[in-house]
Amino acid sequence: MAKPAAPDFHQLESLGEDIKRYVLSILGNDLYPPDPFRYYSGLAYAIRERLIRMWLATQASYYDSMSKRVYYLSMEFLPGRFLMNYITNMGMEDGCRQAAADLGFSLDDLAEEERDAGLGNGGLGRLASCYMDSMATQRIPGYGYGILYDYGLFHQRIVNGWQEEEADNWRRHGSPWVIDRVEHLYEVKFYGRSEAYTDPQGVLRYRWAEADTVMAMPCDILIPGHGGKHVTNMRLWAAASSTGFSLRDFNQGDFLGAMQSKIHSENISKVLYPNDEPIQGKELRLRQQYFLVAATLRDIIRRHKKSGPGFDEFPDQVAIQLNDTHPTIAVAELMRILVDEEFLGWDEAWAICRRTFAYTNHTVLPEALETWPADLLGRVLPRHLEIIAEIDRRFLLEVAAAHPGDQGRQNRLAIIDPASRRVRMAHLAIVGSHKVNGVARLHSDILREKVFPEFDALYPGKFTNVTNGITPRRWLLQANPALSRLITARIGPDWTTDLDRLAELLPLAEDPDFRKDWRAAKRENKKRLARYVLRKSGMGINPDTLFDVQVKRMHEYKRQFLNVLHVVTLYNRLRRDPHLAVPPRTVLIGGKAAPGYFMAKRIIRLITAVAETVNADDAVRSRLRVVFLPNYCVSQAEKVIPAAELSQQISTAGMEASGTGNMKFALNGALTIGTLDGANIEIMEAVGRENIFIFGLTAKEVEATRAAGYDPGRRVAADAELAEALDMIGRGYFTPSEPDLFAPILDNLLRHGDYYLVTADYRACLEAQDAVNALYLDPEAWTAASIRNTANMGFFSSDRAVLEYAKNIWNIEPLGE
Ligand code: CR6
Repeated sequence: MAKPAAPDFHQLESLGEDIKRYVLSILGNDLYPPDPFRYYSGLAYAIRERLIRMWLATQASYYDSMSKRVYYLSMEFLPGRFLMNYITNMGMEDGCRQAAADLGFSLDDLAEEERDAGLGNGGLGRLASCYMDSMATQRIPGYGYGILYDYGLFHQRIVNGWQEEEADNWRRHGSPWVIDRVEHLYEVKFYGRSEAYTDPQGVLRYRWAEADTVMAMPCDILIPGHGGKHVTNMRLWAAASSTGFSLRDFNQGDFLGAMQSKIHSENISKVLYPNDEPIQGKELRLRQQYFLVAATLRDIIRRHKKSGPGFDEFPDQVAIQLNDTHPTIAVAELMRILVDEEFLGWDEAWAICRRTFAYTNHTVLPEALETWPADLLGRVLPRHLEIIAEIDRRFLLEVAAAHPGDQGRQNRLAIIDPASRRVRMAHLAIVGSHKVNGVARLHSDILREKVFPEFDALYPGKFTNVTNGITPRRWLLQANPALSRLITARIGPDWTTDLDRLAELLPLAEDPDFRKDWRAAKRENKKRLARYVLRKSGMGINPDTLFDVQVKRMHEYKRQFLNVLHVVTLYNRLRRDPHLAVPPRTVLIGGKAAPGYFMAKRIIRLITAVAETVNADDAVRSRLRVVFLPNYCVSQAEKVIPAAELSQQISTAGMEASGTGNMKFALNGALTIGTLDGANIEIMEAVGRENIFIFGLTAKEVEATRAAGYDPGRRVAADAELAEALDMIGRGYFTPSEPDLFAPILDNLLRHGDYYLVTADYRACLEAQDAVNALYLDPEAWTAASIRNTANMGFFSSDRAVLEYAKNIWNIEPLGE
């Protein structure tokens, strides 16, 4: 029999029929009335089927090539929506548009039916998802591993100007993208005790006795690379109770008691922790971390054993990347498996660990550097605490040998802080890894010079940098069809996987026709955003104004408050002089505050209050509008970023590790107003100092200013506009019925030293905004600068970033065609 022709996985002819079949067979629904959610789901299943076939082929090629694989361990992934991403990456857009139209829908409307998968807080989770896309596209064999939370990051509603949180039950209507592997459960242990015993050879060994167990069920989400030929997956674990429920209890009539322990187990994957203040001490969070790690290492080791080689070759087959300290307990878990279960000697096991792990640090904020009380850790994971203590003991011998008699240094470097008896997870990660990287050049320098200088001295060459990146597929090709079409028409389609090619646009900045087309694309996106804002908030915004945008989590260091001070000052100037020569502006601000973060929530209230006042003032109506965008999330970012003209990246220098929103905006042709912080510095170098608005203190100046004992009062007294704006906020100008509402914000500034140096950077920020206004009044010059921004963003592709990880950290070659 002749071999059948290789199937065309994209088969488009049958798409319409497939969709209808899935509506009937999987959803169990009628085709009429033609409900968009049903048809979205039908389309999703049709795409999923095509994807699974390609995924199976990719996995087979991994086994064939016996290649080393990377495991990206992350407590957070933030994919957002899948449908359009799959369709664009698989090159099926035209076919899908046609199929949707034949069924009486627009593809964009169907896509709007999907709920975001919001299994992350912000930048760190979104970065992980960009890296998945790039690994698949660049054919770097590997997987993402995480947790399938039932509830992602909360939904934000604005009620009377305040943030309210709603649970994000994102899978309430099921998800076509999650493939449950009910047949491959692993057991994960907690609690109990560590028990010593002597093995038949007379060797003293340890085992984990009397533990509780929870089952981990793998759930796969597929990740197609661009072009659709290489498909990888992330594997997210869902918790299940080990027994269903205890029959014995049930027979004794204690049904609720039996259910209770089931509920206790299943709680583990119930909800993502919002990055509220201290997460430490929250036992459930520690159990989540270990749950991810234990199930993942089981899976890795199963796969390793299946492929043949022994453990000495483990690091040649496996690279494990720790996405921040959250999965760092993996260092102790791998030691436990190698020593207690595989019976390797300590030194041999330790060498394997160190060659396997690498750690990415994502913040220098001291409150975010995780530590766990040793007794809590020891109660939940008794054997792991012993192992960490042993790692620590041996490590401190190393330190003592390098610096004899320096007890202070030993105390500072210890994994278990001898004073507080807390386990410093970053120290465990550094000691247990062969590479440690920061996420932008400045950040990596700060790690080496300020945060971990003694580790750097001890381990020369271990600290390195990989500047973050973003995927051009989602953040330009998919989110900005108008601009993508224009770019492809001029330079061809290869930029989507080779972003440096955008440099070919540079000469076109001089071409008036091209500039006109560029402006038209931006205007189309601004109109699209205006329709969205109208739909969501009932508010009309004018696409012929300057769209000035700040969207990101609400945090004092990100200084949304500085943005507000600019708005209030502009408002005052416009009231005094209605003919002021500035372009009309729409200021859009969005972001979630952690539910327990008092100050961030107050700042949201301030923004909504200023918006109410400014938008109701007829004297400035046509010149200035302020909008708070509720529920900032990935799918909203896809609409906001392509429409932005000015991107606000104004954190206190030295505090934003990298930022990735900054890259998305510049890639979409927004000009940045920002400080010399995080990746802004590298963006400035790439796009050119004249195509970006940089202001404010540098990281070194911030440090010096604080050290010198900064006095905000003097600064305010010397600046009439600043004093006026602060006075209005403090007196209740924007909230006349509650005049003291913003007193805590002002107290922070004026009585507690203005730690984030808002007042110090205020005047410089305003001057930078003056420059923004001047340039915007010259549309040709502004457009040329916008083109130069996009053209110079090649470096910030996550393809470049993952290739750097592959080469310098994972030691993995991308697979060939
Ligand atoms: N909050 C950094 O603050 C960085 C991302 C991704 C962050 C941000 O500057 O771009 O990570 N850090 O590297 C953490 O989450 C700890 C973030 O998203």
